[in-house]
Amino acid sequence: MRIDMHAETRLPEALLDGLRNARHVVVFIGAGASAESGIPTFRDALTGLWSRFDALSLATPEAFERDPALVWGWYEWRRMKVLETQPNAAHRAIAALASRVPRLSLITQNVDDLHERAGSPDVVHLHGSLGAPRCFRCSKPHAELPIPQEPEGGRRLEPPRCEHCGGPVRPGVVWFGEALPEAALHGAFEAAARCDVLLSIGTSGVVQPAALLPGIARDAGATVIEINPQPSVSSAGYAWSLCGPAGQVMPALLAQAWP
Ligand code: BJW
Ligand code: ZN
Repeated sequence: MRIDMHAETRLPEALLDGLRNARHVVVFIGAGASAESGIPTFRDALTGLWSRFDALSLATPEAFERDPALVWGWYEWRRMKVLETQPNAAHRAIAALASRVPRLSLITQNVDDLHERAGSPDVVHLHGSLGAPRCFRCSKPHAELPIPQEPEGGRRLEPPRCEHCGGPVRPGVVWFGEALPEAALHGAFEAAARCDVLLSIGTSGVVQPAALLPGIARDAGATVIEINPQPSVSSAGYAWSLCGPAGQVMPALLAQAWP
């Protein structure tokens, strides 16, 4: 059922009861959850990163091999932007939800650290993290990076060299064509198959294999609640589609479930 969320919208008791009575809640996150912090999404038509930058020139291992300075510069610019932002009301509401339900698994596709900064421990990062660079050649983690100074997006910057093998250091994110971290993906599939409620927040649901998670939960009998101003490609198959920005809908959901 689709519900257009406004300040006064009263959520159905069936939805609120489902959340209150859940023993295990999975929160599945996409770029939209960080949009209100000022971090652009990928596929929003005017503001998304892929409307301004070419994914294949920046977010593949082949792109890094071809032009490491272009790719490293772009990711350092993104890392700098994330450092300038703060968690929003959605990140804070999700951290608060963890103390309301017996078990909560927080699974994000995002490469920022805004959930951690909002107080959520044990965040599962399916697509890696901007803060975990590693060697492109030998995969050893690279020491913590300094605060980036790079002012403009797209400016080339030579990556640092690996202290073990001298190879170029790459961002610790998952690019197209790369496998997701095995333990994270396995844990996410397990959690989705065993939860009672899955909240899918701010994702277009087009990037595989992460996009499988809501369907896995639904097929295993869980209630799927989507939160997105624009229903995703799969939302018709979910129990509830709450249409509105996450920073508004998540606090309202908590306030109504636990008045
Ligand atoms: C709001 C809001 C507000 C706005 N509140 N909401 C099967 C079929 C077809 C293709 C494939 C397939 N299996 C694999 C593929 C290929 C590929 C893929 O899925 N491609 C599709 C795009 C077609 N997948 C892969 O390549 C994956 N790897 C893989 O499968 O490897 C196989 C393998 C196995 C074994 C060995 C080797 C290989 C890897 C995928 C990696 C994705 N990487 C990126 C970049 C990360 C680094 C970086 O940050 O640069 O991850 S792509 C990008 O998309 C990023 C995101 O995490 C991901 C998902 O995007 P998300 O979060 O959904 O964002 P948007 O922008 O799409 O949507 C935002 C939403 O928010 C919108 O709905 C808005 O309405 C909403 N919103 N404001 C709430 N305020
Ligand atoms: Zn190395």
